[in-house]
Amino acid sequence: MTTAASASNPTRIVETHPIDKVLRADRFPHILCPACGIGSIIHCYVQAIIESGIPLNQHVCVSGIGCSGRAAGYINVDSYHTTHGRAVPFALGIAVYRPDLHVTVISGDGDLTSIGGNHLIHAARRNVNLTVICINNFNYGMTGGQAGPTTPLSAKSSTTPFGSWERPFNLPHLAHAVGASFVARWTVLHIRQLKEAVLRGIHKEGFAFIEVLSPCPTGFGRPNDIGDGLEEMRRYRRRCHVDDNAYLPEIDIDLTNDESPIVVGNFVDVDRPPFHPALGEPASTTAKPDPDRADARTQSRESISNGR
Ligand SMILES: Cc1ncc(C[n+]2csc(CCOP(=O)(O)OP(=O)(O)O)c2C)c(N)n1
Ligand code: SF4
Ligand SMILES: [Mg+2]
Repeated sequence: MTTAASASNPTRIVETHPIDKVLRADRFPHILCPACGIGSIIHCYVQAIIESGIPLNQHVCVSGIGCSGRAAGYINVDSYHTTHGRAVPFALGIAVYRPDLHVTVISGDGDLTSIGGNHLIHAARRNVNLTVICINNFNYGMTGGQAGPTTPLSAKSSTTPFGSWERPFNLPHLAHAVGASFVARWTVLHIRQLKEAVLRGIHKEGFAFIEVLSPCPTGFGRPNDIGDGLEEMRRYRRRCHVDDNAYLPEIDIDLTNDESPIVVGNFVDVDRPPFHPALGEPASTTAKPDPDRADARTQSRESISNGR
């Protein structure tokens, strides 16, 4: 934002901010609640766009519906606010028709993994050249804090006032199991790591999936007595454990146990041909493993073949 010098304060602090050109200032003030994590995630994406060195007109941002789905509207690249659950197929169309563009989807846990879950798994299976940033605030924030597929066991929401009894998705494990080439989980506390992960996703040929745990003090923090967004950040600082080689089937988030770690990291990075039907080249089913991560993936593959 530009901070203009005023008569009462003649000191000009800054003329422009480096990210000004990547934000749509005319869309501010934004709609987000105080201490919502979504703004930090937008910042990381914007920073990654700048550091990618790729011209702005070669980036495309696609969102679905929800508070997280508002992200695309604030970013000054070709951006699309699509219908609920349809961000991924919309982005797929762009990525397939214009492989020269770098298409990123930013949307919520509900949008991407509930109504849009089917699209997500098939885009990962096909290894469509997309970066998907899934903002996981453990609920449907925009519509009043309902439970969704990432709501942790026993967590309260407007539709589970006595605690959720459904087993939630372990999203990195899901993304890996269905074929994503790059899989990471970070939180809004891990600003630098998140920006680096998005940058890797942008440069990755194939499907990159990045889960970001993000405070929703209004929809999720309040019914679960977490306190404000800062308190949720303190929880992340206390409980997060970085392990790039984590055994993915076991990185579920146990909210009830304050001692249990929340595992974050860049878990999967493999190379396989991206989906490109126009070229007519069949995708190989054999991934080329990154030797540094071979152990973790071997474990994961064994567990998948064992049906765990
Ligand atoms: C077809 C359809 N069904 C339901 C809705 C209502 N709706 C709007 S946003 C939303 C949930 C969004 O949750 P999430 O993606 O987690 O985003 P958040 O608000 O938590 O960031 C729902 C159910 C809708 N807009 N369209
Ligand atoms: S309801 Fe939750 S996700 Fe939506 S803006 Fe408020 S804090 Fe953020
Ligand atoms: Mg949500």
